[in-house]
Amino acid sequence: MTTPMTRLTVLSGGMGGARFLQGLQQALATGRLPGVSPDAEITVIANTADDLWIHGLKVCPDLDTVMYTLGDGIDLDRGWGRRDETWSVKEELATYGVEPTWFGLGDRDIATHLVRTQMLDAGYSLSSVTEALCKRWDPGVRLLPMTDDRVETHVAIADPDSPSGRRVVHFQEYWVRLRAEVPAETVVFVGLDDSAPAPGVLDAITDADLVVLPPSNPVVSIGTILGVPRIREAVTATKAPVVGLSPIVGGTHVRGMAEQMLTSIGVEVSAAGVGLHYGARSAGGVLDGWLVDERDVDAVERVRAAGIASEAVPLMMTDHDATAAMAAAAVRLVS
Ligand code: FO1
Repeated sequence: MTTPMTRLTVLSGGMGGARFLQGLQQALATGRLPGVSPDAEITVIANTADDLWIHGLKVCPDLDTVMYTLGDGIDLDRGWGRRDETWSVKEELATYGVEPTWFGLGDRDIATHLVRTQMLDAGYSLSSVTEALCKRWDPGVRLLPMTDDRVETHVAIADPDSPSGRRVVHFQEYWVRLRAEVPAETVVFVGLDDSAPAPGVLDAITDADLVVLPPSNPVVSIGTILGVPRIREAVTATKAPVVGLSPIVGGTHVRGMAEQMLTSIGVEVSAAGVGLHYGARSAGGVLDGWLVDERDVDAVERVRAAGIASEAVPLMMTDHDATAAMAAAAVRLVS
């Protein structure tokens, strides 16, 4: 009997990662993770490159989505922000004609950004701020930003009025205002190369018994986390098995804009394409195992041929039970 796993580390973006984490927590609580101790600790390393400064406030969508979702404060329909939300401040700002009006900050959500911004102004790190906010929300995981340094994903899009023929917008403008309806010609990660892993991040990977890449966006969520210097190396070097779940099902993303992002970096938009993009650890990549949806069963052979264990299982996170089953399948795949 091998010793049960007690330290699980999950690299996460926003909505997809948060939903996966709910299922992982349920699987853990109901003893459905083979070889994992029921009191195992989950550490989440969250993407912070979606972050933006708006109306003088620092907004961290992926950190907040994980925190609100696991802390039971999320608005389930939107998938982001607070439930029972009101929008008086947003309406007042619009009445003043203050831009941007396309990014909505709810009144309750603004309190989070006010606490974060005043703590940052007082010299606290984003990690310390996140720890403080989680004292209230109690998400049941250790939530770490990938870095305490400022990193922002910006997207270059075609702009006929510009001499270069292009214009660069913040990721949130690309996603929220433009609805990712125009091609992302280039994605740039401002500050990423100069960023350092936040305190505890490298240890959470090195000391883990299992590392999971949930079905978050492989380019602007998981990709950015792996892009923080030394994080990718920690993942390739950890003694823990590393298992991922495909965000692409049946040739397209379930939600979000993975298709546009993968296309912009020339990666095939398929379950196999993303798995091979992450690569086998035996070949310098980050994966030991890669779960694909049953609709993509024909991807399994290709992924295995690349040196990555693979199975086809249901990957639609329709409810916590379905997601818990995915989490169990991921653990089984690399145990
Ligand atoms: N998404 C939208 O589609 N419209 C919004 O107005 C919006 C506001 C917003 C405010 C705070 C926050 O934490 C998230 C917000 N999001 C909004 C979602 C956000 O774009 C996504 O959570 C991620 O950044 C994409 O994964």
